[in-house]
Amino acid sequence: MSALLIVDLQNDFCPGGALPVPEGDEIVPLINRLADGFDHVLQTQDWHPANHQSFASQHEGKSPYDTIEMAYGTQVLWPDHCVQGTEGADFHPGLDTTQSELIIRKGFRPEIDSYSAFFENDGTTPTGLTGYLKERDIDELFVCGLATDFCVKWSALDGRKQGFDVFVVEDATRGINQDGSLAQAWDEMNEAGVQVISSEAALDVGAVA
Ligand code: VGL
Ligand code: ZN
Repeated sequence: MSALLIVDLQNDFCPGGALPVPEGDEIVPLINRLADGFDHVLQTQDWHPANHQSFASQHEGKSPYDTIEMAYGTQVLWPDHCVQGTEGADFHPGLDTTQSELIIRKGFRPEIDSYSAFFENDGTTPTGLTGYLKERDIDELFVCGLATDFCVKWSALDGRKQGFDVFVVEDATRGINQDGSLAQAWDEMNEAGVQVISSEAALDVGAVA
């Protein structure tokens, strides 16, 4: 059985938001069409406390896109974004969320960032998604949303690690592309056996599974 996973389609990741992904809003109508073609739709929501340690504002003398060493490794520092309860953390107003059966919130522990829908950035703290998918007999995951080179990539890679068939719906994602991170993301996903698919093809597959 297959499901569509819509990653972080929130105001702060769209143009005009705090951490805008270029053209991030342009995929909204396409994702609404995709969702219509799937029996099961899941979402993630980046959901940080105001003192989240991935925010550059929490580190004296640091600017957004600098990196620091955290307990679990290197961490990119971001502008404050997707703060719990703010408009920036809301889903894009054009996104139709009525069909969503599960919304996974992530990044709510101040000391750990969380890109992946499956694990926090320490690689070990689970969100519960693996168990949810297994209990629901979902073995194929079609991933779309924002950003290709961060939360989409990490979700797709962890999905493979957890044994799922993973497809990234290429025209239904957009990337941040920081220092070549977008090309690198596609390479890493290819190597891990993540399949790349168009929304047309995903609708064909997703609708019947
Ligand atoms: C994301 C950076 C920080 C994402 C979330 O959704 O790709 N990127 N938090
Ligand atoms: Zn974040």
